[in-house]
Amino acid sequence: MTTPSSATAAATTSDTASEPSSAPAGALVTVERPEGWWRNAVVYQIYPRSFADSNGDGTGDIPGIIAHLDHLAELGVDVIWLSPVYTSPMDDNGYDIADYSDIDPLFGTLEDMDELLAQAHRRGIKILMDLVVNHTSDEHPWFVESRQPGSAKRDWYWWRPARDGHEPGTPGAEPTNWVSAFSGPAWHWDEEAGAYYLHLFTRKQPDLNWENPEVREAVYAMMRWWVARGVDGFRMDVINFISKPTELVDAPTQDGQPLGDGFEMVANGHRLQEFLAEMNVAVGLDEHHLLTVGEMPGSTVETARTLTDRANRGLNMVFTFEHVNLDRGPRGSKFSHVPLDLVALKRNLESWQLGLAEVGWNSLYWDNHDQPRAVSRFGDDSPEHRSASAKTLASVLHMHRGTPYVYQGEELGMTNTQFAGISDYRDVEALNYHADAVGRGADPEAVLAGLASHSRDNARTPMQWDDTHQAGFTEGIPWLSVNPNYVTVNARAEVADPGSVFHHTRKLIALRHELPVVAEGRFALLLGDDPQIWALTRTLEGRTLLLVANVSSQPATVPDGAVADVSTAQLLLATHGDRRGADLEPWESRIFLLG
Ligand code: TEU
Repeated sequence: MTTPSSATAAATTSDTASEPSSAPAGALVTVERPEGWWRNAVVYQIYPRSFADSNGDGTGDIPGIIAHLDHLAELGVDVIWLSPVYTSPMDDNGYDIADYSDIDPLFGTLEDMDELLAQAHRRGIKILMDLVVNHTSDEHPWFVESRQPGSAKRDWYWWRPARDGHEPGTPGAEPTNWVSAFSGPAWHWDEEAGAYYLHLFTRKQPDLNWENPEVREAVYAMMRWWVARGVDGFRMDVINFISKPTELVDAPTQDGQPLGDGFEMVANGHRLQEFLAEMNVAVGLDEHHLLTVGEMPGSTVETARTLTDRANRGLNMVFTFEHVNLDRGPRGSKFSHVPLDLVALKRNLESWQLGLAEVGWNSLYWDNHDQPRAVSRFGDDSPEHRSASAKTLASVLHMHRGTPYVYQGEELGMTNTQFAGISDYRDVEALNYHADAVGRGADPEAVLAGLASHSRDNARTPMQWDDTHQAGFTEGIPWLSVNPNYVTVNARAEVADPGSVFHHTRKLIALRHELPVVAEGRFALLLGDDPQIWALTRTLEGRTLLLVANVSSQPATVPDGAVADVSTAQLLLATHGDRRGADLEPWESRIFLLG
């Protein structure tokens, strides 16, 4: 167990919160973290704003989470990843942090957070904090101070003069041509500071300068403070953007337009590995067996292998974006959808499985708060196939090697929503993109169609607890409208039905806990080029597990001899009962333990 005294041995700086004076509740409830504990764990992501509202203000909060912990205990998850709950102006729903050591009043108080830690720990559930340290809010005291001319913190952010020969604040005067992830230039002219600052996300999310050792130490001290409060690890937001080139240069262009956003210019920088190893030692990440997962757009199998190689003292695992970018249109146009190529998806996951087989570790996900709902995207959300396709997608994900992540509502088979118009959207990305694209003359209907399939608000509609007022999420008016299908798709109905997506997911999680082959077995893809069937084996110490899944809405037939004979195998879990023949119903999947 981590104790406050051991976790806080290193010094804090005056720029950060002081260590908790008395041991907080979360740290006091013992939770075992043996070496490598996360290798057979399943993580559940909570997006607090949309999970459960306890006070009727229409926004989810920490007491709401506490009230629903038994849902997670029943599902059997080991860990909660909590999207940001820190003090924030909420320009990007909390991914713009103004105080890393306090809780936003919208979500509750530090005492609520301590109570959540204690209550989760009592149920054997660990908690990961979201660590957003590539950037802060522009309302963070560090930035407020930094923008003062002559400030000692000037170098904590990326301040640059206008491009040579250009009038500051005019189009084209930005220091580089980088585009922000949320539309418009990645640089903002700050009149007060008399300089531009870099923001890869919104203009209220200025990028921190990790070249400055004071910045790094301030971040590490803040992390130690949370470890002392009892947290069990960190999900690190765009952590592969923290090491930026010292010379900032223009991105390549095509037809005069920069290719992509600023991401390519900063991803996987030359000091990334060094910074992560420094953080690991300074915070005691490995020493305290904390779970660390780095969100890394633009990461490859090779970068992931280096960063998750235990010998390098980096991270336990990373979130790749390769598989969730396969159905995106041409470069930079996230909202132009192309049909998913199932073979490409299978092959992509295979390359990560094989690439990290000996060294490193995978994370496994279909869904999170930034992605459309998996059942609508990779499955079939029609009433006929929703449930079976959600179950089969879960089976496929959970039978890969790595740590699976379940995003809130995924265990219910929650789907993309339907919004009538742009005024229904809340996400800054969607609103900026709409204004920008329509402003440039794009067809508004086409813009809305792109948002309908890929907007992040699809994942952020309130959790559907039951079929009562506002799906049982709030007694007030929800900040984002509830998906109208809550009447049939909700937790109460799912938990009551033994054949539901919920119980299927629960059984998958139990299998991982019970059978070492699920967590550790060697991976092999079968029928790699089959456009309908996803089949794989996992092998450990002579035991082989076989998954055969029809990942389509049409019947499929397993070719003769393509998989092992299952006539005497033990059927562990299936979507359509005990059927062993070659014919698969739409979205039918079966998991066997062979001989
Ligand atoms: O996301 C970073 C990221 O690259 C995305 O998934 C991002 O949402 C996408 O590129 C937009 O098209 C992380 C967080 O998960 C996201 O919610 C934040 O908005 C972002 O960082 C900034 O903190």
